[in-house]
Amino acid sequence: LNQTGQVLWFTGLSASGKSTIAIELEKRLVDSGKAVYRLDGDNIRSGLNKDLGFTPEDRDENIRRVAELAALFKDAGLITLVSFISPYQEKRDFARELVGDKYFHEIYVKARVETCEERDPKGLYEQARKGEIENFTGISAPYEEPEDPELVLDTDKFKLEECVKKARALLA
Ligand code: GGZ
Repeated sequence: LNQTGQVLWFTGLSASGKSTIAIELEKRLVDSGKAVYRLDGDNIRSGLNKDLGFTPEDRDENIRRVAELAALFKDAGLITLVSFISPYQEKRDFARELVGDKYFHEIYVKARVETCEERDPKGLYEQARKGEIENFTGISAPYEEPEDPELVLDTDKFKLEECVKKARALLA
């Protein structure tokens, strides 16, 4: 494979836009002939990590396994797009160390919790407000903002197109 593996690690609240950006970027990279793989809740929490919930311990284990996967995919030479809330700095740092600093790009997909709550595409914020979901990030569970990310994408301000371009530029 004529490419070096890299990891783009998208972190941010539910409905911040992580997956939307990662999916669009994946399409474009594939179109330009890159070997890409995307890891997110939809393909990981439904299978490999279906034994895990949303307590702090389970999130740590979720992210630990995802970090291990990302390191393997990166070693295989893939551009690996990772999109999980990954609320704890310590675990994101663990991922960075495992993957290798020079191959790891932490992208903070930033949106105000009010914005995410307005978007609420799955109605989860509403359920969390009613107490029907416990430990909901931004409502009843913490989100630690990245201390030193390679990129901040403010989806309150930037259009999808702009976010995708900025993320892609990290790979140059
Ligand atoms: C946060 C939750 C929760 C709780 C279910 N807190 O918008 P979504 O639906 O598709 O993305 C959220 C996803 C978060 O899973 P992650 O694996 O990314 O989280 S972590 O990195 O913290 O382990 C949301 C849904 O799962 N979801 N319950 N309590 N998000």
